[in-house]
Amino acid sequence: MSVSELFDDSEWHPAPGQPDGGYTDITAHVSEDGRIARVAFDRPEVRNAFRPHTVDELHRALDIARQDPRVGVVLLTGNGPSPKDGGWAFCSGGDQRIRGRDGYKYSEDETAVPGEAQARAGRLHILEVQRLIRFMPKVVIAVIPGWAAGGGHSLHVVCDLSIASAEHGRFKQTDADVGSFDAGYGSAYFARQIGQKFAREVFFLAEEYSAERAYEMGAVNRVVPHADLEREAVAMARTILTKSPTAIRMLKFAFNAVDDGLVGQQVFAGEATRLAYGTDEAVEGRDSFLEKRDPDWSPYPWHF
Ligand code: S0N
Repeated sequence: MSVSELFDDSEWHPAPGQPDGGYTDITAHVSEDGRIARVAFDRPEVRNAFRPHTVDELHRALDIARQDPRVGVVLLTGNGPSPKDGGWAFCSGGDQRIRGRDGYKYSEDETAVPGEAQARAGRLHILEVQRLIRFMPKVVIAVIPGWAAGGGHSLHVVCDLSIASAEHGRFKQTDADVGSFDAGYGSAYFARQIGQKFAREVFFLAEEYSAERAYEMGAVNRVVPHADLEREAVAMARTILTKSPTAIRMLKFAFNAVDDGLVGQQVFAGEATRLAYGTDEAVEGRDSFLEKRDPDWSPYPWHF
């Protein structure tokens, strides 16, 4: 059986690195040629809400995609529809049924190490996933077949691009309704994307808005017919894959840098260092040290 009504089994393979028996809360695939990863929430009966275990799996699958040199684009989506009522979701954020006073709970059977339950309690590690998406040198596209709500809304905000279903794509920032708020990228960076007035409206009123309205506000890049959603997302990915990988990674980190402070500068600077290592000039610096001689910089002008 297909993992989702919009998923074309014939074009994808299970992604590498899955636990024995596969993931339970997500699905992870790579395209036939290995160049696109598809990672999907797989809890459609709760609008793809995430529990801590979901976040662990999500982080693992995204990190595997990050480290796979063939993968250039990651699609992050939600499987569906719900077997209960046919509803569609990208993700509805933290699973409110297991939220305690100190954060979201792992179920007891998932804690094997003594003391681990206490150490894990209150981990808000969806923020680690946000940072992984933000800092991975690959393009991450949020593919939104239905609800993006709460922490699910924030995940689409942090993705590089968003494409939404015209019929079922719906957005709502419920953080202030349920007293569980993202005061980082989900809100402040969202305001950088769509402007302060709209962002404050989305959070303070917590009203539902359509994919078309999200497009008008500049919150999503494209709105496409539901049945075409994954095909269009793959087409976007294929276009990106025709570009220079180095140009794309430098551009992503350039776009990030202005909002990421010194961490943004650090990430961008790391890429600059990587590029510098490839020059004869940097090789001369290394070789002169190893050969215990003064470096000869004469072939390298002070560019202007
Ligand atoms: C998504 C909504 C608007 C969909 O409404 P709709 O279509 O009317 O469906 P429902 O009947 O409401 O839902 C269908 C079934 O799914 C269950 N369900 C839906 N969402 C959740 C959820 N988040 N948790 C648990 N269950 C959920 C419903 O209960 C229903 O089940 P049944 O059939 O059994 O009745 C609507 O569902 C909605 O508003 N959902 C809640 C959205 C929400 O408030 N999410 C949490 C918001 N906060 C966060 O996500 C935390 C932010 C965050 O990520 C974060 C930020 C900073 C630091 C840490 C974190 C962190 O959480 O880690």
